[in-house]
Amino acid sequence: MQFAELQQLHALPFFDLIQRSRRVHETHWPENEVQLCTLLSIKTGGCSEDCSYCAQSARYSTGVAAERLMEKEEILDRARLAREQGSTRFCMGAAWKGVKDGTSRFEQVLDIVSSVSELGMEVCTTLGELGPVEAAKLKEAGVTAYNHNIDTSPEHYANIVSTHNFQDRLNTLRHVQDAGMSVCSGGILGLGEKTEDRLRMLEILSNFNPQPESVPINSLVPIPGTPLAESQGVDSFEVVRMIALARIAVPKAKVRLSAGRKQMSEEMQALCFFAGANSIFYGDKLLTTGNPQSQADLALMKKLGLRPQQPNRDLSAPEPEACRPLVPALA
Ligand code: SAM
Ligand code: DTB
Ligand code: SF4
Repeated sequence: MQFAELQQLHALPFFDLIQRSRRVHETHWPENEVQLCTLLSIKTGGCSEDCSYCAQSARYSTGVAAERLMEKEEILDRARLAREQGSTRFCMGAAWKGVKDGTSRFEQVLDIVSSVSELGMEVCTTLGELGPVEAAKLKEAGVTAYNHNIDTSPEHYANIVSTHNFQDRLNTLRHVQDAGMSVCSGGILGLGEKTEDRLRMLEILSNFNPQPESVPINSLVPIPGTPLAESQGVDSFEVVRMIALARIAVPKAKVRLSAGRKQMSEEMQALCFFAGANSIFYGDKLLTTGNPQSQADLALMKKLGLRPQQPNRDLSAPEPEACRPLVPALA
């Protein structure tokens, strides 16, 4: 989808927009289901990067201590618990710039992934930058999807991060695609961006070939000690609009209502589900910040007549269309 179309949709009256996105949602996702994903920070804090929203950057005093990589057995316990509680995707995050083949920590990660993948859930990892070799080895170890967010527009990216650039993000995503993993990529609302930056981000996500399998939409959780600590929250209706636009622009994706849900009312979350969200992080913690209690989420879903989504038995990534670039080229 092109920027101008997104602009036209964004300019529609609110109800017209969510009516349109609802129609797209019903076509592709008629089952009234929500995917439940559990997130675990397997390596917390002490990150070399300077992402100005992040609690885990070593550059800011956020009170998050740098920890070692978690032991495999502890991760497996958490993964089993997640499965018992109804989660169908287990996502492991690490506060690293990236991973490198030949290092002992990458070997450890591959070992962890292959054990977790035997539990029968979709396995997602988010470990920072990857080259082609690392991507192929993660796929081989059992990773289903790789999360690497573009986070905002290419134009705004340098205002948020200086230690890597937008093209680096696209390169990693290209390696993920080439290795045959599903792409999970989205962004954050509330980084001081303009509406145009949000639409540009959606334009880029929708022009991946194939389109991302999942699109997380995070609302900034302001972290004391980071440059964005005092950032103004995004208006609730703008968040719903972004969910609606993501649904229209990337119709077959799981649109994940991600960080920031703890600060949202039930009514607002219901509007997001109506507009096209069909996936959430489930469990009382994200990486370093809180998330609604599982019981509260299940109760909300029950009130809305939404069921947890069944596990996706087909773990293969979607096929690209011929004759189109795999990753959007930056102008
Ligand atoms: N280091 C890896 C990376 O940067 O891709 C993986 C972990 S990183 C914490 C994953 C994503 O979490 C970021 O791309 C961002 O979208 C989201 N995130 C991090 N801190 C956040 C915050 N304070 N509020 C909302 N989303 C946040
Ligand atoms: C994503 O888009 N959001 C998740 C996951 N991918 C890794 C992370 C949210 C982090 C929120 C801030 C924190 O808990 O530190
Ligand atoms: Fe590091 Fe990822 Fe946080 Fe950036 S977002 S500081 S790369 S953990």
